Amino acid sequence: MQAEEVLRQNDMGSWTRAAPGLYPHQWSWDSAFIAIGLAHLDVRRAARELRSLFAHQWRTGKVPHIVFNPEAPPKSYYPGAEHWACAAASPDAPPAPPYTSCLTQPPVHAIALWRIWEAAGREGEEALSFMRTFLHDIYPRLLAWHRYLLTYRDPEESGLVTIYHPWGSGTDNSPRWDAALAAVEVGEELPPYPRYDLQHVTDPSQRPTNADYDRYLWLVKLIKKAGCDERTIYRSHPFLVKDVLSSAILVAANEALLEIAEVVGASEEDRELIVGWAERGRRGLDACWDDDLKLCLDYDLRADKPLRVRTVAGFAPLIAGRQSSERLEVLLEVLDSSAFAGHPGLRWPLPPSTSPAELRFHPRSYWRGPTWPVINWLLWWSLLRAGEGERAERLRRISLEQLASGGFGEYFDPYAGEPLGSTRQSWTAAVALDWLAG
Ligand code: 2M8
Repeated sequence: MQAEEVLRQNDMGSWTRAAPGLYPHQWSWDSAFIAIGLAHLDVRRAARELRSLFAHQWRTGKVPHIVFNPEAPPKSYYPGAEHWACAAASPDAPPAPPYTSCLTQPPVHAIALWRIWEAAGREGEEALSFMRTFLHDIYPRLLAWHRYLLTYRDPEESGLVTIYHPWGSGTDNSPRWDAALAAVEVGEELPPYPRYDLQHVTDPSQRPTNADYDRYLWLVKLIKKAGCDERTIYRSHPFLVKDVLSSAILVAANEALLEIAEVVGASEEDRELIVGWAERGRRGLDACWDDDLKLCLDYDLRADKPLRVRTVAGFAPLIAGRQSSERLEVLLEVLDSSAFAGHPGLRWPLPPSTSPAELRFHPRSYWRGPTWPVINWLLWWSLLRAGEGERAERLRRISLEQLASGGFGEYFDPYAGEPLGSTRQSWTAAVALDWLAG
């Protein structure tokens, strides 16, 4: 009931604010998770969440990481629409306003649409028939989105998605990006800028530092200077990284897209293409496997080396699915070990976003240690797909205990169990709804 209330409070009619104060706009992967939760309340509204996001798709197929809310209160989020308005000048940009960013986030959307289709199946023929038409309409956009990621974002055909900015990973200031970001030199003095985000947390150490923000804004500046042109960015940008979490989500999303292709009666050619994309993604992730850490590692294209740090992104093969039983066993061992969910100091046996065994682990700082309910959702859903029903159920039960105790926080201190970051975070409420539905 309370989860439903959070989504209602953040509902803007056809899309949902990621959070009431800190995040007053529509975020791409938040919307996908939100739709998964909404599917249990109203299948049509869930579908509308994604329709409104895809209405702002770029001509290249890109789904922007933020669609800015023209009615957001002034001085509520930085960098906001004004900062990204010039992206609208790109010949590939959708009509504006509303303005969009020109970054992306992990492609959870096809997974969400498939979950909505399943929810419609439980509801009955009328909902199914609505969803059949909806999937038919959105399918070409979805295909174009995946094609964009597999072409513009993977000219090497490695099966791995390249990001241009830590924001593109969704795990913004994870130590995954420390080395690649440290190599970025802020080329000129930045004009002073506000940190509105700090008004919404109880302690600034929960958010990225000013030095991080300088680099974030510098990267945005370079992307804008390149006219948001993908090829120019690829050639000249100082931060170019293969992101294993996004890549794994894309593999799973391609599996979902294949199911959707079946429902809409897509051509054999499309289906073969999608199967090929998923296989390419799995091969790419295999190549990123680190036998010492027993995790998958991101790859810094500029430095030409893997980014060696233990974070939840390392479980990418579990999320991609269809792993050999040996690989699955190893991954589950690491997940249960003291490097993750088996750490003796944890309030709940849930994997911290960064391993407490890492020097750069911080229990209260954003993606550097806290547990994130949406990541636990991804792991839970992956365990189910891997046939690990009992483990999945344990993860679901413990996650619900965490939320019952702390509410719908953005993230949680893994030791103290305290909710941190934003309160009434939409995607946290959404995954709770999905878990409660069993
Ligand atoms: C966080 O990211 C935004 C930038 O995109 C921010 O910190 O301002 C991340 O947790 C991201 O994954 C999430 O989508 C967004 C909204 O919840 O907040």
